Amino acid sequence: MKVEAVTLRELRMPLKYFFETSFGRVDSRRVILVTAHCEGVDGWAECIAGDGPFFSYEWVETAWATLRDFLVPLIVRTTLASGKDSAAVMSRVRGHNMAKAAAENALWDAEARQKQLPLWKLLGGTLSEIACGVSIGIQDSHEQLLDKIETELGAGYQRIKVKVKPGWDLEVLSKIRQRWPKILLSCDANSAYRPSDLKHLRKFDECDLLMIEQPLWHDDIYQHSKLQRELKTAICLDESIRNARDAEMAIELGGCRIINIKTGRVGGFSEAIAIHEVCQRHGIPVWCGGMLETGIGRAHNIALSTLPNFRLPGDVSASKRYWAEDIVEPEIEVSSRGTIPARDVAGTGYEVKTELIRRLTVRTETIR
Ligand code: OSB
Ligand code: MG
Repeated sequence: MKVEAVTLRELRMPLKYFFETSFGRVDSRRVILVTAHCEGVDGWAECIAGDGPFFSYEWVETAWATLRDFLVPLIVRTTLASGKDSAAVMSRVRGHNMAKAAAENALWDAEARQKQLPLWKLLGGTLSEIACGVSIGIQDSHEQLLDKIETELGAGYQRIKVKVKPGWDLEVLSKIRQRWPKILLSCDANSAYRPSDLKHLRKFDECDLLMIEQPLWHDDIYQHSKLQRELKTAICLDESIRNARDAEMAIELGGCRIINIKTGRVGGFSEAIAIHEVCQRHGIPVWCGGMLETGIGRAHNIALSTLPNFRLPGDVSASKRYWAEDIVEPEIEVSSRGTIPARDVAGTGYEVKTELIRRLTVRTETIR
């Protein structure tokens, strides 16, 4: 696979509703798209870096600069046997996983299209449909949150995850449980608590949660292992798992019983597959996280979620929950059973809307 050129684009896309986590609220996304031009075939990927360094140190400007000045120059004008091989080439750059993932995943996409294979099969997927859940942000009122949950349950989603932080947690969770005693329910703290909150966190055990995601520091595993011993509820790690070695450490230290995989957080599909493998070997279920992706990232999340150890519903939901008009067609739709079928079409099965992308683009650069 000869990588002739790579195009970077930045799009500005307003979200249909604001999305609030313990670290802040967003109304729109600055989306970086990477296109790898490979002998007549274009592979596309999306970078999940946010508007600011709040989920991780990476953000749009570091991702753009790292792609343009270091990562793309390492892969452009090279010939690679597969998309996967780009990971070793880019490993000279330390960190910057979100930027790396966008470059690597664009090459996997190009490879799938070139080989006329569905991306999910190229990744080693075996599930022909994936299970979907939703992540619901912090709202302005409890009533607003309960209304949103009602809507999503009505749409068929298999699991509800709510964002929590001190002051928006136990009361909210107990109201949800009173109204829906049986649903699969989890929460995500995005590092909003500290070990000194142990007494408070123990009360989460009464809410019958599937998991509590990332309660402590974004870069911690050891303190989570001490906390997990004190809780009945399973801890799921998101931010702390940057690679397969982190996953192995977290599992062996008892820092979590579940792992959330995001290709952007771990540097691309190849590391995501390696984490999946470590978890499978240790009997730890995984699920696919989301980062408010457009259809391009969302389609990649669907493909990844077909690997056999994706045993829990992911944060992979319909385009229309986030976007007035998505940049792929067909839009990503979820069945009334809360599933998305893996399409038996070469590539992702979702085509990019180039004209709409052109209209939304605020900057572009092609590196040859
Ligand atoms: O922790 O999973 C997270 C969104 C922004 C930053 C962090 C997270 C999230 C989500 C969004 O939960 C899930 C989705 O894309 O639907
Ligand atoms: Mg999370």
